[in-house]
Parts: sequence; structure tokens; C-alpha cells
Amino acid sequence: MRKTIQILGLSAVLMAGVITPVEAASAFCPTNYVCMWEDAGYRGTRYVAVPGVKGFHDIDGWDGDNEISSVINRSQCTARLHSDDDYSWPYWWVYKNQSVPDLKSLKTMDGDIANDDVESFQLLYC
Ligand SMILES: [Ca+2]
Ligand SMILES: [Ca+2]
Ligand SMILES: [Ca+2]
Repeated sequence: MRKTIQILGLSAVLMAGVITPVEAASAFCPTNYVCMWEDAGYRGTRYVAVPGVKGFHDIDGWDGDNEISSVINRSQCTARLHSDDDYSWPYWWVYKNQSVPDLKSLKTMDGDIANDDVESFQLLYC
């Protein structure tokens, strides 16, 4: 908790009890953006921060591919996270205004786990 507060630089606000840590993390994902982090809990490098506009997005091969571990979708789009660069199966859904603090919890019906596997994504239905 202390580490999170220091990273976010919002200790005064948090101590005042105005917003929760999760809300503080989302402050670093602008409204109407989709953001993805290297580590669970919206920590580590934020590899992805893109406006919520319908379309295809590649995640950088060096900075992000097979490393994403948490996602905040503050857009009005549904995000479909793909396990490869070619937007193919398997993939996972993160709905609008949904946050996933640990992609280990995001699985396909076949049991494929999203953590450290996502390489591209689409924004749909917006
Ligand atoms: Ca990629
Ligand atoms: Ca990771
Ligand atoms: Ca992959």
C-alpha cells in the first residue's frame, strides 16, 4: 500500500479518504482511454495508453508483448485482448468501464489465462 501511494504521488488525497487506491490508479489512465500495465495492480511500466476509438492496436514487441498483467478500460468501447499480433484466438474481453487488476483472473472458457500473453487488441462496439 505504501509503495502504491508513493508511486502515485497522491498520498495526501488518499490519507484524506477521498478516493480509494484503485481510483487513484485509474487517475493515471485518462478518461475515455484504455491502459495496460506490466505488473498486476496497475504497477510497473504502463505499456499502453490509447484513446477509446474503435480499431486495431498492436502492443509493442519489446515494450508490452507477453507482459501485460493489468488493464483499465475507461473508454466506451469493449476491448478484445489477443494472445498474438494477428488479433487471433485465444482472446479475452474487457468491457467498458471494467478494470482487471490481475490478468491471471481473466481466462477463456478453455482455461487460457490472459496474463503475460496479450500482444494486440481491438476496441469494438463504440
Ligand atoms: Ca504486439
Ligand atoms: Ca507481467
Ligand atoms: Ca502471446
